[in-house]
Amino acid sequence: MRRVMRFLVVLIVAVLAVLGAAVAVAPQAQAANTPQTLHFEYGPIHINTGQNIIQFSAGQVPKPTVDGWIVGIKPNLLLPDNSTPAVDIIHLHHAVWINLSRTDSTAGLPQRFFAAGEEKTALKLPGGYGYRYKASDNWLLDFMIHDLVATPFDVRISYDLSFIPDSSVTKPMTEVLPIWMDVQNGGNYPVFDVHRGSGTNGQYTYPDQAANPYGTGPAKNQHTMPTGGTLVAAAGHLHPGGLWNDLYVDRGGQSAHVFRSNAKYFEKAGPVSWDVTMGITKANWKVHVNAGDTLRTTVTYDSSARSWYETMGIMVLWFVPNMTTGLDPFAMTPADMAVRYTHGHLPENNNHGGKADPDLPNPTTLADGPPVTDIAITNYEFTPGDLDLATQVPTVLQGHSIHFTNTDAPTSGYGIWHSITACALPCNLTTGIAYPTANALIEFDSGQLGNFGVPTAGRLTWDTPTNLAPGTYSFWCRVHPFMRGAFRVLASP
Ligand SMILES: [Cu+2]
Repeated sequence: MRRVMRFLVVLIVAVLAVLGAAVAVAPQAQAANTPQTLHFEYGPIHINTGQNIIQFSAGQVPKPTVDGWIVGIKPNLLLPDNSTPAVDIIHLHHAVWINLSRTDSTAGLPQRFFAAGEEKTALKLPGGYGYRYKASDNWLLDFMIHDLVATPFDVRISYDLSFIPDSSVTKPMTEVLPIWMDVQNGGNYPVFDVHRGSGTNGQYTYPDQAANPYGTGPAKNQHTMPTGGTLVAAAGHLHPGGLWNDLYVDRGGQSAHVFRSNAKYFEKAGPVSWDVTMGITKANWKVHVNAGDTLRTTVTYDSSARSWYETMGIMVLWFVPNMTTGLDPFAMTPADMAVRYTHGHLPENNNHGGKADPDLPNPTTLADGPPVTDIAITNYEFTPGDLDLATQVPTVLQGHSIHFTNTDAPTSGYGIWHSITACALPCNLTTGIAYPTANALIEFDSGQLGNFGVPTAGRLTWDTPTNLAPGTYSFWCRVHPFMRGAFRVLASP
């Protein structure tokens, strides 16, 4: 519980750090059709201690009361005092705005028209283009808010809409439709893993470098256009470790690269945290596609030093059907693909971690503990084996396993999920957005121990690999990164 208390202190400091950082955004005036900025919030949403579940709004998502055009969306997460939570404490894994009154263009689902994670890219459509909005539209929010500490919170998801009511339209607007591209399109939790050392030269491109990524089914990262028209905007989404999302147009056996949404990291430790902003299209990016062209997206991660579990690769496009102008995908230059950024470093990403922590010893310096067969994960502690104030390390003979059981989750149903994930020794520095990471040379990961559908592994237990060489192994919980542990494999006598 001592670590829990310390997190409360860290939280208070983080809240103080971001107080006053909420700045009102002035609408960007255009020559005609000047949008209003309308602030909406969904919530409060009660976030249970340590939760990491996918939820859906119960309807009644606040939205404009009159018909009009949405030309921009700026997402955020807010605490009761209107500050934005620090990303190492509460993390917006995703929020997806879904219009139940329309059909999605790529997955036969209700229409997904906007999404945000901690990259917090704002949508701003080029002038004169808008997403048609009807006051009668039925919106749903799909969200996953991850509590990284043992403290509950109440949060709201906010979205500032740049909105032009029909009564203010002085010049005709062009309607754009969202096209949701995703390397695991259609899934409720469209994720894949990146393993350290996979791919080539420290970079791993999914799905291109994955072995049989879609089994016997169709490629999920492609969409064949039923009509021609012009793509007018694109923005990528990825997770820490991600380098860029790419978009290709495939036609008659040829492939044209038409956009790269790159991750620009402010994070000093490199591409390892949410201290990032995504490069998105500029207003002049307009790419004409034909009926029958196949759009295809891929995502590339840094696999040089770390594994990345349950990562994503999404690109949302905006499309004008039957528009005849635009760049030829096969004649694009790098200048045509120049990017812009919608924000800089955000203060909620100020705690990077990775500093000396007096409570966490170096496990390699600790004495051998008794041999163990079982480690329970109870109330956010590994018992035995937790590194917090540890004086010895549990041991196991080479060739044998330690059986981990998560007791913070029920046999079936909602609970607190934990993982046992390898990190490089000594893995004893302070927790932050950039530390710890899955950077062990010998990789292991239990998945999220829980039995509640995605994102859980569908089980509460996990066994250490039996092929580990003698030595000390550090691990952490990637759901609650303050949880650290170690065990030691001893050579058979
Ligand atoms: Cu955990």
